[in-house]
Amino acid sequence: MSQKLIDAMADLDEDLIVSEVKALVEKKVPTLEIISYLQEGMGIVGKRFEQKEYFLSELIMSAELFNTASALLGGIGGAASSKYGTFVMGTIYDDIHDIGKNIVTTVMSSNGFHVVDLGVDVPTAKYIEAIKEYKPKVIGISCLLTTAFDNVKECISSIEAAGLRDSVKILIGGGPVDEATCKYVKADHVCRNAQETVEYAKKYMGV
Ligand code: B12
Repeated sequence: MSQKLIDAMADLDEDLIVSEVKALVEKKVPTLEIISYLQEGMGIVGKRFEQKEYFLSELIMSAELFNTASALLGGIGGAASSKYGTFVMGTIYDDIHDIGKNIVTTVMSSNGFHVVDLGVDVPTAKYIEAIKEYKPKVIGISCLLTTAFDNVKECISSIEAAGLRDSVKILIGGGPVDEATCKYVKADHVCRNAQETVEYAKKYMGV
Protein backbone atom coordinates (compact mmCIF):
# COMPACT_ATOMS: atom_id res chain seq x y z
CA MET A 1 0.00 0.00 0.00
CA SER A 2 1.48 3.38 -0.97
CA GLN A 3 -0.57 6.15 0.59
CA LYS A 4 2.30 8.43 -0.45
CA LEU A 5 1.64 7.78 -4.16
CA ILE A 6 -2.13 8.07 -3.74
CA ASP A 7 -1.67 11.45 -2.02
CA ALA A 8 0.94 12.64 -4.54
CA MET A 9 -1.46 11.88 -7.41
CA ALA A 10 -4.36 13.55 -5.59
CA ASP A 11 -2.21 16.63 -4.90
CA LEU A 12 -0.83 16.64 -8.48
CA ASP A 13 2.71 16.63 -7.12
CA GLU A 14 4.77 15.61 -10.14
CA ASP A 15 8.15 15.30 -8.39
CA LEU A 16 6.73 13.10 -5.67
CA ILE A 17 4.78 10.95 -8.16
CA VAL A 18 7.95 10.36 -10.19
CA SER A 19 10.14 9.55 -7.19
CA GLU A 20 7.53 7.29 -5.56
CA VAL A 21 6.78 5.37 -8.78
CA LYS A 22 10.52 4.87 -9.28
CA ALA A 23 10.90 3.67 -5.68
CA LEU A 24 8.02 1.20 -6.04
CA VAL A 25 9.40 -0.12 -9.34
CA GLU A 26 12.77 -0.57 -7.63
CA LYS A 27 11.05 -2.56 -4.86
CA LYS A 28 9.49 -4.72 -7.60
CA VAL A 29 5.93 -3.82 -6.64
CA PRO A 30 3.67 -5.26 -9.42
CA THR A 31 2.83 -2.74 -12.16
CA LEU A 32 -0.92 -3.21 -11.80
CA GLU A 33 -0.64 -2.50 -8.08
CA ILE A 34 1.18 0.77 -8.80
CA ILE A 35 -1.54 1.65 -11.32
CA SER A 36 -4.20 0.97 -8.70
CA TYR A 37 -2.60 3.61 -6.41
CA LEU A 38 -2.52 6.12 -9.27
CA GLN A 39 -6.15 5.29 -10.02
CA GLU A 40 -7.13 5.84 -6.39
CA GLY A 41 -5.38 9.22 -6.51
CA MET A 42 -7.29 10.06 -9.70
CA GLY A 43 -10.50 9.22 -7.87
CA ILE A 44 -9.64 11.87 -5.28
CA VAL A 45 -8.87 14.35 -8.09
CA GLY A 46 -12.36 13.64 -9.46
CA LYS A 47 -13.95 14.24 -6.05
CA ARG A 48 -12.06 17.53 -5.63
CA PHE A 49 -13.26 18.52 -9.10
CA GLU A 50 -16.85 17.72 -8.07
CA GLN A 51 -16.44 19.84 -4.94
CA LYS A 52 -15.06 22.69 -7.08
CA GLU A 53 -11.75 22.56 -5.26
CA TYR A 54 -10.13 21.60 -8.60
CA PHE A 55 -11.06 22.88 -12.06
CA LEU A 56 -10.75 21.50 -15.61
CA SER A 57 -7.07 22.52 -15.77
CA GLU A 58 -6.37 20.19 -12.81
CA LEU A 59 -8.29 17.35 -14.51
CA ILE A 60 -6.13 17.82 -17.61
CA MET A 61 -3.01 17.94 -15.48
CA SER A 62 -4.00 14.73 -13.67
CA ALA A 63 -4.27 12.97 -17.04
CA GLU A 64 -0.82 14.22 -18.04
CA LEU A 65 0.66 13.11 -14.73
CA PHE A 66 -0.94 9.68 -15.12
CA ASN A 67 0.71 9.36 -18.52
CA THR A 68 4.07 10.50 -17.12
CA ALA A 69 3.80 7.86 -14.39
CA SER A 70 2.70 5.15 -16.86
CA ALA A 71 5.73 5.90 -19.04
CA LEU A 72 7.97 5.07 -16.05
CA LEU A 73 6.28 1.68 -15.81
CA GLY A 74 7.29 0.66 -19.33
CA GLY A 75 5.20 -2.11 -20.89
CA ILE A 76 2.31 -3.16 -18.65
CA GLY A 77 2.18 -6.93 -18.18
CA GLY A 78 4.08 -9.72 -19.89
CA ALA A 79 4.96 -10.74 -23.41
CA ALA A 80 2.44 -9.99 -26.12
CA SER A 81 1.23 -12.87 -28.27
CA SER A 82 -2.32 -13.50 -29.40
CA LYS A 83 -3.08 -17.02 -28.30
CA TYR A 84 -6.69 -16.21 -27.39
CA GLY A 85 -9.46 -14.62 -29.44
CA THR A 86 -10.13 -11.07 -30.51
CA PHE A 87 -11.27 -8.39 -28.08
CA VAL A 88 -12.79 -5.24 -29.56
CA MET A 89 -12.69 -2.21 -27.31
CA GLY A 90 -13.62 1.46 -27.42
CA THR A 91 -14.89 4.43 -25.44
CA ILE A 92 -18.53 5.21 -26.18
CA TYR A 93 -19.50 8.22 -28.29
CA ASP A 94 -19.54 11.66 -26.61
CA ASP A 95 -16.88 10.41 -24.20
CA ILE A 96 -13.16 11.04 -24.78
CA HIS A 97 -11.70 9.52 -21.58
CA ASP A 98 -9.12 6.96 -22.63
CA ILE A 99 -6.65 6.33 -19.79
CA GLY A 100 -8.60 3.36 -18.37
CA LYS A 101 -9.39 2.02 -21.84
CA ASN A 102 -5.69 2.13 -22.76
CA ILE A 103 -4.69 0.27 -19.61
CA VAL A 104 -7.28 -2.43 -20.32
CA THR A 105 -6.24 -2.82 -23.99
CA THR A 106 -2.55 -2.98 -23.07
CA VAL A 107 -3.10 -5.54 -20.31
CA MET A 108 -5.43 -7.60 -22.53
CA SER A 109 -2.92 -7.75 -25.37
CA SER A 110 -0.05 -8.54 -23.03
CA ASN A 111 -2.17 -11.42 -21.70
CA GLY A 112 -2.53 -13.01 -25.12
CA PHE A 113 -5.63 -11.42 -26.66
CA HIS A 114 -5.72 -9.87 -30.11
CA VAL A 115 -7.01 -6.38 -29.34
CA VAL A 116 -8.79 -4.12 -31.80
CA ASP A 117 -8.86 -0.63 -30.26
CA LEU A 118 -11.56 1.53 -31.83
CA GLY A 119 -10.42 4.65 -29.95
CA VAL A 120 -12.62 7.20 -28.19
CA ASP A 121 -15.96 8.82 -29.03
CA VAL A 122 -16.87 5.63 -30.91
CA PRO A 123 -20.22 5.67 -32.73
CA THR A 124 -22.50 2.61 -32.63
CA ALA A 125 -21.97 1.94 -36.35
CA LYS A 126 -18.26 1.48 -35.75
CA TYR A 127 -18.87 -1.18 -33.06
CA ILE A 128 -21.28 -2.98 -35.37
CA GLU A 129 -18.83 -2.89 -38.29
CA ALA A 130 -16.07 -4.20 -36.01
CA ILE A 131 -18.22 -7.07 -34.72
CA LYS A 132 -19.03 -8.07 -38.31
CA GLU A 133 -15.42 -7.75 -39.45
CA TYR A 134 -13.50 -9.29 -36.52
CA LYS A 135 -16.18 -11.62 -35.11
CA PRO A 136 -15.01 -11.19 -31.49
CA LYS A 137 -16.57 -13.29 -28.74
CA VAL A 138 -16.13 -10.41 -26.31
CA ILE A 139 -16.24 -6.65 -26.73
CA GLY A 140 -15.62 -3.85 -24.24
CA ILE A 141 -17.26 -0.47 -23.91
CA SER A 142 -15.65 2.14 -21.71
CA CYS A 143 -17.77 4.94 -20.27
CA LEU A 144 -16.68 7.57 -17.74
CA LEU A 145 -19.64 9.92 -18.01
CA THR A 146 -23.03 9.24 -16.48
CA THR A 147 -24.44 11.43 -19.28
CA ALA A 148 -23.22 8.83 -21.79
CA PHE A 149 -24.91 5.81 -20.13
CA ASP A 150 -27.82 6.18 -22.53
CA ASN A 151 -25.35 6.04 -25.43
CA VAL A 152 -24.06 2.69 -24.16
CA LYS A 153 -27.65 1.47 -23.83
CA GLU A 154 -28.45 2.61 -27.37
CA CYS A 155 -25.28 1.00 -28.70
CA ILE A 156 -26.09 -2.36 -27.09
CA SER A 157 -29.70 -2.32 -28.25
CA SER A 158 -28.55 -1.48 -31.80
CA ILE A 159 -26.12 -4.41 -31.67
CA GLU A 160 -29.13 -6.52 -30.69
CA ALA A 161 -31.29 -5.04 -33.47
CA ALA A 162 -28.53 -5.89 -35.95
CA GLY A 163 -28.89 -9.55 -34.88
CA LEU A 164 -25.39 -9.65 -33.37
CA ARG A 165 -26.09 -9.66 -29.63
CA ASP A 166 -26.07 -13.45 -29.21
CA SER A 167 -22.64 -13.68 -30.80
CA VAL A 168 -20.87 -11.38 -28.30
CA LYS A 169 -20.50 -10.92 -24.58
CA ILE A 170 -20.33 -7.26 -23.67
CA LEU A 171 -18.12 -6.01 -20.85
CA ILE A 172 -18.41 -2.44 -19.64
CA GLY A 173 -16.21 -0.38 -17.36
CA GLY A 174 -15.10 3.08 -16.31
CA GLY A 175 -15.23 5.11 -13.07
CA PRO A 176 -18.98 5.63 -12.53
CA VAL A 177 -20.16 2.36 -14.08
CA ASP A 178 -21.59 -0.19 -11.63
CA GLU A 179 -23.91 -3.20 -11.44
CA ALA A 180 -27.00 -1.01 -11.77
CA THR A 181 -25.55 0.57 -14.94
CA CYS A 182 -24.79 -2.88 -16.27
CA LYS A 183 -28.41 -3.88 -15.81
CA TYR A 184 -29.67 -0.60 -17.24
CA VAL A 185 -27.62 -0.76 -20.45
CA LYS A 186 -28.09 -4.56 -20.74
CA ALA A 187 -24.38 -5.42 -20.78
CA ASP A 188 -23.14 -8.81 -19.56
CA HIS A 189 -20.66 -7.75 -16.92
CA VAL A 190 -18.98 -4.73 -15.38
CA CYS A 191 -15.23 -4.94 -14.67
CA ARG A 192 -13.52 -2.74 -12.08
CA ASN A 193 -10.03 -3.10 -13.51
CA ALA A 194 -7.88 -4.60 -16.24
CA GLN A 195 -7.11 -7.86 -14.44
CA GLU A 196 -10.82 -8.58 -13.94
CA THR A 197 -11.32 -7.90 -17.65
CA VAL A 198 -8.72 -10.54 -18.51
CA GLU A 199 -10.45 -13.05 -16.22
CA TYR A 200 -13.94 -12.45 -17.60
CA ALA A 201 -12.80 -12.36 -21.22
CA LYS A 202 -11.08 -15.73 -20.68
CA LYS A 203 -14.20 -17.13 -19.07
CA TYR A 204 -16.43 -15.92 -21.90
CA MET A 205 -14.01 -17.16 -24.55
CA GLY A 206 -13.87 -20.53 -22.82
CA VAL A 207 -10.11 -20.49 -22.14
C1 B12 B 1 -8.55 12.48 -16.26
C2 B12 B 1 -9.99 12.89 -16.36
C3 B12 B 1 -10.36 13.68 -17.47
C4 B12 B 1 -9.40 13.97 -18.63
C5 B12 B 1 -9.40 12.72 -19.55
C6 B12 B 1 -8.06 12.54 -20.26
C7 B12 B 1 -7.99 11.22 -20.98
N1 B12 B 1 -7.13 11.19 -21.96
O1 B12 B 1 -8.66 10.23 -20.66
C8 B12 B 1 -10.09 15.22 -19.28
C9 B12 B 1 -9.50 16.46 -18.66
C10 B12 B 1 -9.98 15.31 -20.80
C11 B12 B 1 -11.53 15.07 -18.78
C12 B12 B 1 -12.60 15.70 -19.38
C13 B12 B 1 -13.89 15.68 -18.86
N2 B12 B 1 -14.28 15.12 -17.70
CO1 B12 B 1 -13.18 13.86 -16.70
N3 B12 B 1 -12.20 12.92 -15.41
C14 B12 B 1 -10.95 12.53 -15.36
C15 B12 B 1 -10.70 11.77 -14.02
C16 B12 B 1 -10.02 12.73 -13.02
C17 B12 B 1 -9.88 10.50 -14.10
C18 B12 B 1 -10.35 9.43 -15.09
C19 B12 B 1 -9.27 8.39 -15.23
O2 B12 B 1 -8.52 8.41 -16.20
N4 B12 B 1 -9.12 7.50 -14.21
C20 B12 B 1 -8.04 6.54 -14.14
C21 B12 B 1 -8.39 5.27 -14.94
C22 B12 B 1 -7.23 4.29 -14.89
O3 B12 B 1 -9.51 4.68 -14.31
P1 B12 B 1 -10.82 4.22 -15.10
O4 B12 B 1 -11.03 5.08 -16.28
O5 B12 B 1 -11.90 4.05 -14.14
O6 B12 B 1 -10.39 2.80 -15.71
C23 B12 B 1 -10.22 1.60 -14.97
C24 B12 B 1 -11.51 0.82 -14.69
O7 B12 B 1 -12.65 1.63 -14.58
C25 B12 B 1 -11.59 -0.20 -15.79
N5 B12 B 1 -12.18 0.19 -17.07
C26 B12 B 1 -12.25 1.40 -17.67
N6 B12 B 1 -12.87 1.33 -18.84
C27 B12 B 1 -13.20 0.04 -19.02
C28 B12 B 1 -13.88 -0.59 -20.09
C29 B12 B 1 -14.12 -1.93 -20.02
C30 B12 B 1 -14.83 -2.60 -21.15
C31 B12 B 1 -13.70 -2.67 -18.90
C32 B12 B 1 -14.01 -4.10 -18.86
C33 B12 B 1 -13.04 -2.05 -17.83
C34 B12 B 1 -12.78 -0.70 -17.91
O8 B12 B 1 -10.24 -0.53 -16.00
C35 B12 B 1 -9.43 0.65 -15.88
C36 B12 B 1 -8.08 0.26 -15.34
O9 B12 B 1 -8.16 -0.26 -14.03
C37 B12 B 1 -12.18 11.41 -13.61
C38 B12 B 1 -12.42 11.16 -12.12
C39 B12 B 1 -12.62 9.69 -11.79
N7 B12 B 1 -12.76 9.42 -10.54
O10 B12 B 1 -12.72 8.82 -12.62
C40 B12 B 1 -12.96 12.58 -14.20
C41 B12 B 1 -14.44 12.42 -14.56
C42 B12 B 1 -14.69 11.07 -15.23
N8 B12 B 1 -14.63 13.49 -15.55
C43 B12 B 1 -15.78 14.10 -15.41
C44 B12 B 1 -16.23 15.17 -16.20
C45 B12 B 1 -17.53 15.84 -15.77
C46 B12 B 1 -15.52 15.60 -17.34
C47 B12 B 1 -15.93 16.70 -18.32
C48 B12 B 1 -17.42 16.73 -18.70
C49 B12 B 1 -15.47 18.04 -17.70
C50 B12 B 1 -15.91 19.29 -18.44
N9 B12 B 1 -16.66 20.08 -17.73
O11 B12 B 1 -15.61 19.48 -19.60
C51 B12 B 1 -15.04 16.39 -19.54
C52 B12 B 1 -15.73 15.42 -20.53
C53 B12 B 1 -15.00 15.27 -21.83
C54 B12 B 1 -15.65 14.19 -22.68
N10 B12 B 1 -16.53 14.55 -23.58
O12 B12 B 1 -15.37 13.01 -22.49
C55 B12 B 1 -16.59 13.50 -14.27
C56 B12 B 1 -17.76 12.65 -14.74
C57 B12 B 1 -18.94 12.84 -13.80
C58 B12 B 1 -20.12 12.06 -14.23
N11 B12 B 1 -20.97 11.85 -13.27
O13 B12 B 1 -20.31 11.66 -15.32
C59 B12 B 1 -15.50 12.76 -13.43
C60 B12 B 1 -16.00 11.51 -12.68
C61 B12 B 1 -14.94 13.80 -12.42
C62 B12 B 1 -15.98 14.22 -11.39
N12 B12 B 1 -16.00 13.57 -10.24
O14 B12 B 1 -16.76 15.10 -11.63
N13 B12 B 1 -11.59 14.25 -17.69
